[in-house]
Amino acid sequence: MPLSNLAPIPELYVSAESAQKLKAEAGTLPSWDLTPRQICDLELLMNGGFFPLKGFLGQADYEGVVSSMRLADGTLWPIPITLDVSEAFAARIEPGQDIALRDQEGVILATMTVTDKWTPDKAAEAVGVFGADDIAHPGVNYLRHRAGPVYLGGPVTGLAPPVHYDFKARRDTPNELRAFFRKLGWRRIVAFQTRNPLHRAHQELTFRAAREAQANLLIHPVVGMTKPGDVDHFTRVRCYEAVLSKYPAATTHLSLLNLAMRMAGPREALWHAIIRRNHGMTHFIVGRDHAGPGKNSQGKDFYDPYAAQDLVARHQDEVGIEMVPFKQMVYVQEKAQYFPVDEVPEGCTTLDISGTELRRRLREGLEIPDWFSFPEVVEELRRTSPPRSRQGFTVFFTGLSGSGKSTIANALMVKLMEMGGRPVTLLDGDVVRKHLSSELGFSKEHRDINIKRIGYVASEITKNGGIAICAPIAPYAATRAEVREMIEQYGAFVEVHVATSLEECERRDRKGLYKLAREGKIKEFTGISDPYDVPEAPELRVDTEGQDVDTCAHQVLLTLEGLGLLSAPR
Ligand code: PPS
Repeated sequence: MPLSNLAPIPELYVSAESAQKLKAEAGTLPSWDLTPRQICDLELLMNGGFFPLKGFLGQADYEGVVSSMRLADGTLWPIPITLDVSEAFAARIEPGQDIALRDQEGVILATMTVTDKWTPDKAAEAVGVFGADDIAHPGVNYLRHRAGPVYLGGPVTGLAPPVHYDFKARRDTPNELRAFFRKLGWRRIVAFQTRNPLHRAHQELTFRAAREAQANLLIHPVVGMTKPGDVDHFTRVRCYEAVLSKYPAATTHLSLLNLAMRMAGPREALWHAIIRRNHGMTHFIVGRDHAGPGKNSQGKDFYDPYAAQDLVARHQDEVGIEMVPFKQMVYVQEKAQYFPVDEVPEGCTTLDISGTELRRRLREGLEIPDWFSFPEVVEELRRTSPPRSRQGFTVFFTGLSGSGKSTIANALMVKLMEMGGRPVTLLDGDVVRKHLSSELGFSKEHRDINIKRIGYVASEITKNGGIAICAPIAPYAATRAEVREMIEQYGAFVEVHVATSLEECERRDRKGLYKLAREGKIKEFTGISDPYDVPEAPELRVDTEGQDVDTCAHQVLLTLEGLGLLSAPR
């Protein structure tokens, strides 16, 4: 393995003067507002992280990459880097035309000369790149549900790098890293890629890898986009900084990589190796299930856990980087030390805590043993993921008009306020319609907008550790499911169906609306002339017929307690 060639790698940026001139001219070009993932891709295209790519892939390169991991000229490239756009935008663009690529605030980062425009076969892309057209795979889910239907390809002219306001000093371009290694005289550098906080097993693995490769160590975590549900990068970087002091400073460096991962397993590992070569590294660690997406919709692993190592091994000479393969690390109790799973001394007891188990312990405020992680890392994780009893949550009442949602919601609010600890906000149907949705009526479209607004406010309250109690009719199951998804990113979503029958609601007719609805004086009235989808599996169904309000509200409290949302902090 040759020593690292640390000469600068070609970038796609033009000089500052040219950039200024081009920016002024690009103001009149059709412009595309880049998605967060496209911004990550563009940054690495422009700074040489994706060398030898000169822009977003054209159709021939794309097809070669999907089918055989090669660009049209034969260069190895395993992941399609494509500019996916909407049909409406694509309709305005013809090959030969220049377009401006803007960040989410409208700043022009680059221009692209469009050479190709085509509608990709997404099923073929899913099977070729990810091995299956199964939306349980986050990469496929993105491709199928978020990526635009048309691809544009062509060379990119870089005008400005995307702006980052966080951890500026820890972000390095390939050339900045190359210059840093040159300055320190580092000629052998092993990279450790990660999207997780570092625990003791990772530390042992990186120590061993550096020793084996007789190399300096670059901890190179991804801070662009990782797997949905991962620990956010702000928390992770604070964790990395906390463990950095446990490494020898003279031979270890931490640098952040703004990559948007695809979780493509073996292909992704090969891509990571190419990116690390571009950043000046000579060695690359590939562990168990590298960039693995988890289980498929049949509950089976998408990839063999060591398939990534096999693929990188086959191509490492061509890439020009040496793989340092590692088996899973496990803690050996008798030796009080970590070992690769295939080197465990006979008859010894091994211990491990999976990612799922770690999340459970954090959620429930349980002990995380010292052999597993560092106290500083655990403290940082606990700050971000407090136990459920200290997280925010949403109670979402749904039911017909006059079913008693508001009354029970009010009683619940008072009970929760009596208990104290978290701020409580009531988003009652009528109140929301007065303050948030005063311009909306009761068509399907307007009801959906109304419920999504409530969901958004509740998700913000939940995110910030409060309790949101919502009490709209929310008649459509699909919209309720969307709101659940929005909120469950941040805390629990507890759906309570107030199951008062239509006959009873109509008999009570507190506001006299049912009468008007029957007379046709109110159109699209839920239950009379508009549908109500009965929730199939709410966390709780309450029956208000024959039970007083206090009892109903108490049932909700018991449900919350059962879900661990109210128990006293440990
Ligand atoms: S929705 O479907 O969730 O957006 O409805 P919501 O915002 O909860 O409705 C609040 C109150 O509007 C009154 N109202 C109607 N309800 C249903 N259908 C029609 N057409 C309608 N027109 C007015 C009704 O009193 C709802 O109040 P609640 O508190 O549910 O009785």
